[in-house]
Amino acid sequence: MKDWWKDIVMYQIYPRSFQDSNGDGIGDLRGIINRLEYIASLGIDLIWLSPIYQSPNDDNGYDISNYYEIHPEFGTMEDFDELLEGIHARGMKLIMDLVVNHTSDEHRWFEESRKSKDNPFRDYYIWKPGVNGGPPNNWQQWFGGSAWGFDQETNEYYLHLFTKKQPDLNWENPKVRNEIHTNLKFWLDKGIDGFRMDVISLLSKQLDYPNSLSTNIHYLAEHHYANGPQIHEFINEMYENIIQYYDVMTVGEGPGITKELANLYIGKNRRELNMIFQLDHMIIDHGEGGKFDIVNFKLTDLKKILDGWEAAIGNDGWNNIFLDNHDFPRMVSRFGNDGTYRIESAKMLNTFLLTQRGTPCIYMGSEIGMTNVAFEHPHDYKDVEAKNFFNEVKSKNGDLQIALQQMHVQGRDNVRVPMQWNDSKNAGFTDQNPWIKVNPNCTSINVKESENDPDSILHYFRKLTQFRKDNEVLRKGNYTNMDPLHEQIYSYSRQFENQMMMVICNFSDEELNLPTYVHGSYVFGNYDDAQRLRPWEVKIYSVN
Ligand code: TEU
Ligand code: CA
Repeated sequence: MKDWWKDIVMYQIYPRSFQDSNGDGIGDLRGIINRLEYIASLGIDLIWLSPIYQSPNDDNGYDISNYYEIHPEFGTMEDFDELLEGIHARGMKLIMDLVVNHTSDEHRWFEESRKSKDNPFRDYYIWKPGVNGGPPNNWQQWFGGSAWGFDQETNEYYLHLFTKKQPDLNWENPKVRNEIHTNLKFWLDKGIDGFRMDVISLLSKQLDYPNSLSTNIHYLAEHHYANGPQIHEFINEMYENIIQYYDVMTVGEGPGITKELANLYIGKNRRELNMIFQLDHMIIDHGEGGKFDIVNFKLTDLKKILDGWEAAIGNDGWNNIFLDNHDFPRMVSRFGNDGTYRIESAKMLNTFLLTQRGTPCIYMGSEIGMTNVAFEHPHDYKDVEAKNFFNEVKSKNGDLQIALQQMHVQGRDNVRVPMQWNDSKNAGFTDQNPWIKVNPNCTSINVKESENDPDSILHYFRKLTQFRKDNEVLRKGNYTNMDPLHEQIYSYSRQFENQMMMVICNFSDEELNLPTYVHGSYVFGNYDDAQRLRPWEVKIYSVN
């Protein structure tokens, strides 16, 4: 069916933390296979699997050393084939994570490239001589520090927008592009249903590598790293050479892509991508000093961003709606209330995601309202970004207690603690020591407890995915914000042919009056049809 990806609900699995099956404390493919009945029971249509390729795990698999092999920690290619078959047998689809802006420094290409300036693989990467005894310019990498790694062997610097173990590929080199095209075909010929394309907006670099006026990472992304001179040529070439021959979906992660540029990537006739994960709302509380320089935001700030993207994309492209993933804090902690109103706000936020216009992407555990974690010690944190941050604080004799509090709010490990299956020691994730501690609240927040509670987020989630399937207006309808200036209520209508629905979300701890513009018959919600709007309540009305 044409554009099937507009109708679906996506579910992201971070395989390292989903289910361990062989007692090494690390999630694996067999673990996912063993949970396929559960996943299918959610009513989701497509799984996005974070990377499972060979990797030294400097960035937990986003640093790939072999694009054709499954990491032994996750299992074998036979396990992968069985997983894909099991997903398809249950009427679901699978997309893989394509990480081709950079490789691991343990990829054979880089091991060759760094050997000498005339090595055949030298210009698979971006090498520059130093300037005045230092890096070629002042660009910074995402996880702190210079974006240039010095290599003694050839006395030159190589670009790495992420860790120094993630050297950027040189996409100006047609041999690199051809290598990637071949790998795309390999995975598509195995029958996968598409790709989530990691930092796809960064592939084309500004060839003069100028110094930047600001070393703020989002400034650097928007002014120097993203949307480079050949970015559309490179993405279109993947489409023309490979993607167009398969009935698949591509969604690109787009750091630095502004809403004004969105349809250059996803417009109907662009022959590039189907959708992008835009990150503007994900950096809503990042101050000048970056993500750990936390600033407050209002609901109208969120509305401005999301409504701005919806308007900019319009009917030419197609939006992707998400409020968290493996890089950003749990949505119930960041946009809801993970204390008194955890259950109500988790139900409301899941409903928000499945009633906005666009394809929703749910992060594993959102269906049971999993929350951020507050580890007591820096050494409990495993993410390279966290380790770099704590080291930076220590090097400046900063306050580690404050740094821990910042990590509790913004750390990526918040969403990488093990999936919470039951109230046993390691939440049913593993019967050995998990690679990262579980969230202690797994004793009360877990799948088993949720299955036994008819009012749980889990049972609500299943009804919600069915409700969305049953109502075309929620999948195809136009979108109108009905109360753009309200600081607590996020309400909007969806219209399709002669159908119209109103969605009223209370993003606050307060009980409010129902707005006077609300009318029609109450058809769905997380409380009941009383004429009030309780804390974190969502109410859906059918207007005709
Ligand atoms: O993320 C790119 C990206 O923009 C994120 O780095 C995000 O801005 C950052 O994590 C916020 O702290 C992709 C992957 O999703 C991420 O897991 C990888 O670490 C990164 O690329 C490098 O591959
Ligand atoms: Ca395992």
